[in-house]
Amino acid sequence: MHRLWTLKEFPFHPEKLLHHETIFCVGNGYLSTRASFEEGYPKQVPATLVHGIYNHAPGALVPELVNAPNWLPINIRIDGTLFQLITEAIDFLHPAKGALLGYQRTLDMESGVLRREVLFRAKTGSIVRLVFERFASLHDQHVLAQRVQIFVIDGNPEIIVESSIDGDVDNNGYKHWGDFNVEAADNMISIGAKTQQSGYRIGMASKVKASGKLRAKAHGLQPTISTKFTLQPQETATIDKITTIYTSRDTEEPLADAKQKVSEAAKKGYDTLLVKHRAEWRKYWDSSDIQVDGDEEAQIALRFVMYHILIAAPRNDDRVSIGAKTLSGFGYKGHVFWDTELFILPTLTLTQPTIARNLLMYRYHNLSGARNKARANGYEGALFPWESADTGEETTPQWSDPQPDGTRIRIWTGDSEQHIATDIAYAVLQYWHWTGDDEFLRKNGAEIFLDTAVFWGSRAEAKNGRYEISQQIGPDEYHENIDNSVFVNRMVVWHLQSAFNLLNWLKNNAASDCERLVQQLNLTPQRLDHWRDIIAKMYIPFDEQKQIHVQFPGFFDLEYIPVPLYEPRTMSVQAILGHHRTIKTQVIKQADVVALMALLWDELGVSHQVKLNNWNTYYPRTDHGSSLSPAMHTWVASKLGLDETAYEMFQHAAEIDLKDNKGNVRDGIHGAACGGLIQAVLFGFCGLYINAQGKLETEPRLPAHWKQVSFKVYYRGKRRSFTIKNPVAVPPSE
Ligand code: IFM
Repeated sequence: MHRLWTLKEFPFHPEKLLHHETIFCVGNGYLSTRASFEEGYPKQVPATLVHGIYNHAPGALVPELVNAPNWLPINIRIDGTLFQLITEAIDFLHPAKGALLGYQRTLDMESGVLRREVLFRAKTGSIVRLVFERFASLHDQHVLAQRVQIFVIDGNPEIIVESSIDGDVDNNGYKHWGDFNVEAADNMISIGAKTQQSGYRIGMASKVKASGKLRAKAHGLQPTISTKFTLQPQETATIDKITTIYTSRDTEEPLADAKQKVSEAAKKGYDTLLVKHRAEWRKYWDSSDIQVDGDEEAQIALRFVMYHILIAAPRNDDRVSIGAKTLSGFGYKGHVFWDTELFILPTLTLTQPTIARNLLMYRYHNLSGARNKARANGYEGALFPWESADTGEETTPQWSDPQPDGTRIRIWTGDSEQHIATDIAYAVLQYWHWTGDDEFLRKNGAEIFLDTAVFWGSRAEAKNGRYEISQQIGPDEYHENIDNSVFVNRMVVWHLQSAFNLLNWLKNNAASDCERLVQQLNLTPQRLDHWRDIIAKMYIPFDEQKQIHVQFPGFFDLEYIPVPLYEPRTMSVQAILGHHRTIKTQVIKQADVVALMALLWDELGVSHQVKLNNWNTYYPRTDHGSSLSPAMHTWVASKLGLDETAYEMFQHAAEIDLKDNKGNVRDGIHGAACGGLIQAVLFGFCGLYINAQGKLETEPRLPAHWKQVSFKVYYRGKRRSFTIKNPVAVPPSE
C-alpha cells in the first residue's frame, strides 16, 4: 500500500540534486541538514544550519546563517573501488569506476528518518547493497545519527570505511569558521571552531561502531575514523556513526560537551537513540497531523509542509526564530521576515503553542533593535526590522546581487516595508486569543503590541484634514515607496483599535502590568487621544463607485497587463517584463488587498459583495511572484465560495516545494508557503474560527472530492479534535 508518510526518489535524479537536497532535509528544531550524500557528489551543497549562529563576512552587506562543519562524510571502498553515484553510461564489461545498479531514497516524515538504498558493483565484480540511514534526534537535539549497512550480494569484498567530520565548509564560497581545534583519539574525532566576526564557538564530535580495527586520525580539517574488514557472500556489516554538536549559545564549553555527549550517546547505541527519536516524533504528530480522506496528494503535501515546519521550529530556545527558508538552505541568508508571524506561526499557535511562544519571545527579546530602528528613522516606539537575524537589528541588504547586466537594484524593503510592526502585533493577539496565555500577554506580548502601536502613532501623518502614511511597501512588493497602501493604513487602524481593547483588558485583569506599561511606554492621555484621532480620520482608499478597496491611490492609472494571458508561465510576470517596467504596471506580486481580507475578514466591516469585488479586481492582476501568495488566495477564495479557484490555488501552493514550481527550492524550503497551506486548510477549507462568544466553530467548504478532514488544535489550554465530513464528496474528475 502507498504510504502517505513517505517522500520517495526512485531512481536517482541528478538533475534534481539540489531540489532534493532541500526537500529531503532532516532536522530537529535546533539544526537541519540538507540531504547531501555521505560520499559526496559534484556540485552538491551540503549544509547544516544551526539556529542563531550568524556571522557577517568582510565585504558582505549583511550577516548570514553559518554552515556548520559537515557531519555526513562516510566513504566506502569495495575491493578498492570508491563507492560513488556514477551516472554516466555504464560499461558493464569494464566498469572502471564501479557501477551504480540501483537507487532509491525515502524520507519517512512520520519518524524523520532519511534512508537510501543503493546497488553497486565494484570493478572486481563484487556486488553490494548499501543502505544509508540518518536522523537528527528529536529526543536529544545535540545528537545526530547515521547507519550504513553493507550487504554482500556477490563476491567476498574487502571493505574500507572512512568516516569524517569536515570542517572545510563554506556558504557559497565564503568560509566563516576559524580558530580550529581538530582532534582524533581513541575512536573519537572532534572539531572545535569559532565564527570569525561574531565569535560563536562550535564543538562537534563523532564516534564510530564497526567491524575491524578502528583508527582515528586528524587529517587537516577532516578528522577521520577508518576501518577495514572482509565480508563473505550474503554477509552484512553495519557501521554506526554518532555525532554530537554544541555551540557557545548552549554552553561555555561546546567542544568538551560535544565529546562527553558523544561518548554517552554512542554507549546507548543507534537502535536505542532511534527508538527515543521515533517516540518523540509520535508526540509531535499526535498534535500536528492533519488527515485528509479522499485526496492522497493533498495528504502527502500537508504532511510534507508540517514536517518542514516542525524540523525548523525551535523547541528549546526563545531567542531564535524561523527564517524564510527555514534551516534548509542559504536563501535569504537565514533571515526572519513577516513570513514567520503571519504564515508559519498560526500553525504552531494552534498545534504546538509552546513553540509559538518561543517564536514570539524572539521578537520580545529583540525589542531593543526595533526601538533603535524606530528612533533611527525619527519615530517613537518599536519598528521591527523587515529582515532580522540574531541581534534584532535591521539586516535587509540595501542592494541586490548584480543583475545580468551587472547593475544592482536598490532594495527598499528594509526602509519601507513597515507593516511588519503590525504583522507581529497581529500574531501576538492571535496567539493570546487561541491559547489564553495571559501571563505571556501581561509580561511580554502587551509590550510588543503597545510599543508597535506607539510607533504607528508617531508615524501617521496629519495631512489634508486626515491621516496618511507615505513611503510604504505593502505585501505587493512590485510597487515601492507608495503613499497610502490600503493594506498598511487599514491594518494600522486595526492595530490602534485593538490596542485600546488590550489596554482595557489589562486595566481590568492585570492592573499593575497595565500601570507599568503605561509608565514605561509613556501612554499618556494625550497619546491615546491622538490614537483615537488617527482611528477616526485615517485615509482608507476606497472607490465608492466600484465598491472596492483601492490598493493605493494611482494604482489604476498604471499600465494594465492582462496577467492571465501570460500562461503557461514558468516565471513571474515581473521576470518577463523586468523590474523597471513592472513597477509601472498593475501587476501585483502577491495577496495584498486579498491579504487584508484574509486577516480581518468580518472586522474589515464591508459586505460580502465588496469582498467579491475586491477579489474580482485583484486576483486577475496577481502573478503570484511570491510563494506566499497562492495559499493566502486559497484561504480567501474558499471563504468567498469560489471553490474551484480555491482548489487550484491550493494545488499551486502545495507544489511550490514538492515540485519546485518556482525553480528555487535549491536555496531552501519556502517556510511561509508551508505554513500558508495549513492555514488555508484550517481557516479556509475548514472555516475554523473563534466566534463572538469565544467558542470554536467551523464553517467548512471542503474541496468537492475530499471526504473528510480530521485535525486537532489547542484552544485555551485544551486539545480539541475535529472531524469535518464533506456531505457532498464527489470523486475527482479525470
Ligand atoms: O517576506 C517575503 C516577501 O513577502 C516576498 N519576498 C520574499 C520574502 C521572504 O519570503
